[in-house]
Amino acid sequence: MPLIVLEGIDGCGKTTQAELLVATLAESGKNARRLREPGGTVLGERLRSLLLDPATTACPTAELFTYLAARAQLVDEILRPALARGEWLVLDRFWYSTVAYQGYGLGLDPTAVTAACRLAVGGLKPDAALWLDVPVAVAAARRATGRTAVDRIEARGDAYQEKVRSGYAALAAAGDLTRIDAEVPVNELQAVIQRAVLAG
Ligand code: T5A
Repeated sequence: MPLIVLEGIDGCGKTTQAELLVATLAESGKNARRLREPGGTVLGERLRSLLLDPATTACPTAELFTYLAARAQLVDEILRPALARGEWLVLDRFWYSTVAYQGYGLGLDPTAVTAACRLAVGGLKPDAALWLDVPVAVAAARRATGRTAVDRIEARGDAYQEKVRSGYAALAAAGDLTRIDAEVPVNELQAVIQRAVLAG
C-alpha cells in the first residue's frame, strides 16, 4: 500500500500524523517519506508561497488552476517515479482538498473541479485516503496553539472551514474518503491511522 493520503480542514492534525506514520513505516523497514501539497517540487513550493501569501489576489478559477499546476508537477516529477521505485509515500493533502476548498469552499462546481483534478493527477489513485475529521472550533484551537502567522486560506475564517468540512463529508459519503474521528489525543489517533493503513 504505497500511496497514503491524509486530508482534513486546516489544523486537524494531518502533518503531525503524517510524520508519525512515516516514522512507523520506516521503523518497519519501509522506504517512506512525507510530501505536502501544494509543494514537493521547486515549482510547487513557489506556487505554494504565492497561494498562501495574504498579499496575493486570485479569483476562484485562478486559485483552482494554481493548485492543479502544483499537483500535476508533483505527480509527474516525484510521485510516479518514487512509486515505481517501490517507495511508500504519505501525502499531506491531494485532489480531495481541491474539491473541498475550491469546490465546496469557494463555490466552484464540485463535478467540474473533480474532472479538472482527474486531468491533473492523470489517473493516479491512492491506496488509502483518510479524512481526519474534527469540528472547526477544535481545529482552530489546535492552530492557535501551534503557530503564529495566519495564511491567505486560513484568513477566510471559520465559516469557510465549515463549507470545506461539508465538502469532505460529501467525499466520504461518496466513498472517496474514509472518515476518521480525529478529536482524540495524538497517540490514539496514531493507532487508528496505523490500523487503517495496515488493514488496507
Ligand atoms: N489547499 C490545499 C487548498 O485550498 N486547495 C488544495 O488543493 C490544497 C492542496 C495548505 C493550504 O492550502 C489549502 C489548504 C490549506 O489551507 P497546509 O500547510 O496543508 O496548507 O495547511 P494546514 O492544514 O493549515 O496545515 P497545518 O500544518 O497548519 O495543519 P495540520 O497539518 O492539519 O495540523 P498539525 O499536525 O500541524 O497540527 C496543528 C496543531 O495541533 C496540534 C499540533 O501539535 C499543532 O500544534 N495537534 C493536536 N492537538 C491535540 N490533539 C491532536 N490529536 C493533535 N494533533 C495535532
